[in-house]
Amino acid sequence: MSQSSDHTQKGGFETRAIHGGYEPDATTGAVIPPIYATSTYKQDGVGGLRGGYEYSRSANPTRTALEGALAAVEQGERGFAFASGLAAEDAILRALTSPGDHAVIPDDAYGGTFRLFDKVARPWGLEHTPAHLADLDAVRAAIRPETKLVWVETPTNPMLSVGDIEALAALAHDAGALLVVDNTFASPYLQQPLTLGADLVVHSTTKYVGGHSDVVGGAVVVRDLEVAERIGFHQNAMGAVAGPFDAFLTHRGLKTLGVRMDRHCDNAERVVDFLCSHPAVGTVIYPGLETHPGHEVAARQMKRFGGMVSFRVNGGEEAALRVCESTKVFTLGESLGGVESLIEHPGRMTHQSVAGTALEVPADLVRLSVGIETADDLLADLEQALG
Ligand code: P1T
Repeated sequence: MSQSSDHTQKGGFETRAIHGGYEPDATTGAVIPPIYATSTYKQDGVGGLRGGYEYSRSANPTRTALEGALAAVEQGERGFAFASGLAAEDAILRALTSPGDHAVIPDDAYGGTFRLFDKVARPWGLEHTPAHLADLDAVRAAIRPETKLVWVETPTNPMLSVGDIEALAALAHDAGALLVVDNTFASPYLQQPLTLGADLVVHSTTKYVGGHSDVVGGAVVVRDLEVAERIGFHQNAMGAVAGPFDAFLTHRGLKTLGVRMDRHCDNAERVVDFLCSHPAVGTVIYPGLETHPGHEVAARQMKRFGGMVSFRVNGGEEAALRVCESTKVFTLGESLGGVESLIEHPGRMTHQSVAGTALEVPADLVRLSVGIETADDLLADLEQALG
């Protein structure tokens, strides 16, 4: 049940994405990991496991291949695939904290992440303090003696603010806490937080890793074997694992992540240029803009600036809703990171659960997940929707 071999962990990003975690099957030579649609495995005598496989909640070869590939692209020791991004997050909280502990969380994060901390983990006993992660003094001030985790999204969802992973890791470690980075928006192609000092990376693989809007999934990648053991124990004990079909789809998506991300970035740059000069648009938020307060940090820790773009519409919430409902190539919908462009209104959609909290988002905000369609068609669509 080994997750990977030396061979599949080496090489450049694309080589690791394509070969990581799997060598052609010994019996058939299958180049692609088969979908092992099995719940259990024949034992050769009691406890006589072939290759370590006992029961598919504990491990399944299709999932093992994906987990090895995830570890390879994030340059971690071990990867774990879950049923969703939130299941992955939940496993981290349960594996690494106890009632009475405290976590620092972003003051801007995916609404579901905040809901998990606020409505599930807090009643269980894990306190949290939201802090602006681009402000290291604010993070330092939020840390308490019982802080066990500093939880970072960078860039954040949906305000695209940028946290300095290296500096945040140093701060967390000084306080005896672990740094968790939600790397969903950047994807492992653009940013590898474990190489910058983070202890754990978490993903909604539903997004760029899967890349085709056809599967929901999550991942945790760690660099320390003791942490890996705790995550692995909880993955099995709680059971929110990726099934073999989902693991297959996610793994297939991961192989093309590099080429897709480059096109997402190319198209996002075109969209940003267009929006910046449009009279109906107020602030355009994109880490690639020199005016973005996190631009320098993003340029240091990211390969490029990603496919997510947020902007504020002149005319307030009504105007923002009208834009969201007027596009034809951009599909109005939640989620992000697929090949098709999506548009949404965070305040009424993905971030409804943070209304009235420190994480509330502006009512005139529109979020774009810029896909890999022909860029001119995306610009024409925005032009007609902005009126
Ligand atoms: O949806 P799920 O696979 O459970 O992942 C949750 C999640 C975690 N982290 C980030 C940064 C996310 O953006 C998400 C999911 N986000 C959306 C569905 C969205 O439209 O923003």
